[in-house]
Amino acid sequence: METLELTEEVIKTKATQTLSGSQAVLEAFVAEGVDTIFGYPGGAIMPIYDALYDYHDKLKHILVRHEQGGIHAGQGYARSSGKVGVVFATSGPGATNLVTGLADAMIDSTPLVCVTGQVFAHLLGTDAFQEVDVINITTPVTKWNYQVTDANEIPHILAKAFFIARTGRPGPVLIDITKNAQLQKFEYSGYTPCNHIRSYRPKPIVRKEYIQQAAELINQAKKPFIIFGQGVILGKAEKEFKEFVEKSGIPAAWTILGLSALPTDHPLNVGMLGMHGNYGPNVLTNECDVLIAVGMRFDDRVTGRLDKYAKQAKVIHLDIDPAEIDKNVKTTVPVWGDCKETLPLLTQLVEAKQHTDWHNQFKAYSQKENEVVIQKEMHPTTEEMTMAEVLNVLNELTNGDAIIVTDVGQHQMVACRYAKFNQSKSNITSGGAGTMGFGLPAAIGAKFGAPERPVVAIIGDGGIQMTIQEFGTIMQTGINVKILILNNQFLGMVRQWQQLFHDKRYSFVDIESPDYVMVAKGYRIEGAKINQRADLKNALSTMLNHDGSYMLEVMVAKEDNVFPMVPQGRGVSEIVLSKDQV
Ligand SMILES: Cc1ncc(C[n+]2csc(CCOP(=O)(O)OP(=O)(O)O)c2C)c(N)n1
Repeated sequence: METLELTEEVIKTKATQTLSGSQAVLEAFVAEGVDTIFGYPGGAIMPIYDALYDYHDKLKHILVRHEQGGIHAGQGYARSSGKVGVVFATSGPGATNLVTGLADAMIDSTPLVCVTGQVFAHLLGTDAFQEVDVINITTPVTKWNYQVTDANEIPHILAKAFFIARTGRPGPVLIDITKNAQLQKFEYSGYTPCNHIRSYRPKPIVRKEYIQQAAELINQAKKPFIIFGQGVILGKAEKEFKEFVEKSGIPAAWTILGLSALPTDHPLNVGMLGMHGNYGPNVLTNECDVLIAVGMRFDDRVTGRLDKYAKQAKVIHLDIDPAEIDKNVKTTVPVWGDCKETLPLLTQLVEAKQHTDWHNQFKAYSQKENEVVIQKEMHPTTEEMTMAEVLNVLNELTNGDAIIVTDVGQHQMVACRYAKFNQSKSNITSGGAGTMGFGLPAAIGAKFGAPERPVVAIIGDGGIQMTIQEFGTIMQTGINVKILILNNQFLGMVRQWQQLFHDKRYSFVDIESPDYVMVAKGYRIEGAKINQRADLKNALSTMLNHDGSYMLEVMVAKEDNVFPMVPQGRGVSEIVLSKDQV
């Protein structure tokens, strides 16, 4: 993650002053280069908010409408900027409202530092007003958490928090600070960043013999296949990865969190893996002879049934987290390390090749998918609009320059399948947790993290209703986020499963929507609704060109399905192209 530039000056000017614990928290943020905090105040965090009053020129605070919105915004910020997202919440319900976001950030390796207020230390364990045991509640969903009861601990605990959040495999850290510690005055002797913790080794020592073995396997391979994940982005190794792919000439496919690490139209990019991924990458996973996994964790949505996954292949796994190696898929050669370091070493040793015949196999599958699925979805002959055609027009208008933030469901899969990206950190979605409600607040955070880039949130009519209150955050901050609601009048992804696997017994998936244009208007956000194909291009272009946030609702086919699909319980090569094959 980002390197920290703490000048001597920053550290010394603050030395030996008397500060409150709350001021020390904010000093730590300033020293760590934090510029934006997403948060929501309350009783147990009031001293920190009081101190914040004097830091308005150094720290921007975004008042969200719900703590879940705050943490998803922090995640969006971290993912678009490559920096640590920072979140504030009060004790009790404020803290518990962070839990979903923590779980989401944990599984998607998003660096966050969350600070929660806590009741006075002498009240801990007494069921005091708004007391919850946030440390125990959040232990499984944080990379590290810690409760501070004495202000003297604050500088070094926050330094540790930032270090842990951003290094190695990044993740969320939660620091719970009792109210007395926030108020307590103490002798502040400056902020020293943390760059070492005993027993925590974020950067593994690279073992050259494994790099050598991996290169030998790759050089002997007839059908090598690269699959890449978010590790490439988190490791800021996009350039190193591209050089590896280009020299080796090996086809490369992505997990949804790896999307945008390599431009979508790069000639060696063969598409998306997994349940709704592309046909070729899924089928050919079971035909490759060497599978090179880079910064990905063999999630079950990618592997399908494990006992039918790439059994013929020798597996090389490059990952910074040793816990991932051999976790789901047995590795032939483990390359434990930061891929920014390991990839160039590997690139040096691999022979330059083209693998033309092997690439042609991907092309053949791609042609078939194009005929059977893609063309029909992108250029439908039916009256109803499809999500894919919306994405197709959006691509035309954004030229792959926008950050696309999605919620969860069919629209997410369609957006990931069809959106074009020409730069990294452009696809922000809830991958491992699949958290509905993520899209809108994450898009707000993404815009704060990358203010110079256009941000488009693509959200279903279910997910938007989960965090729609964040329209208020947009209103108050005046931020420019485009919100595209793809309304199929159903909880579409669940409906698809009910249709395909539960004999079309539609059970509680029919969802009504409010008048979104009126709701947006109530929050002073301009908007429009369309249901005619003829209006699509103009409407999208109006949205993109509007000076400020804009909400566009597009009515799409009610019962369209996302294909291809690896039905649950099947192997990746049993991927189907239509519902007749399920
Ligand atoms: C918080 C949460 N609750 C429930 C689900 C289960 N779920 C996954 S997709 C989906 C339907 C989403 O519907 P919608 O937002 O309308 O998007 P669509 O699939 O129609 O594009 C549901 C309910 C979830 N992923 N997250």
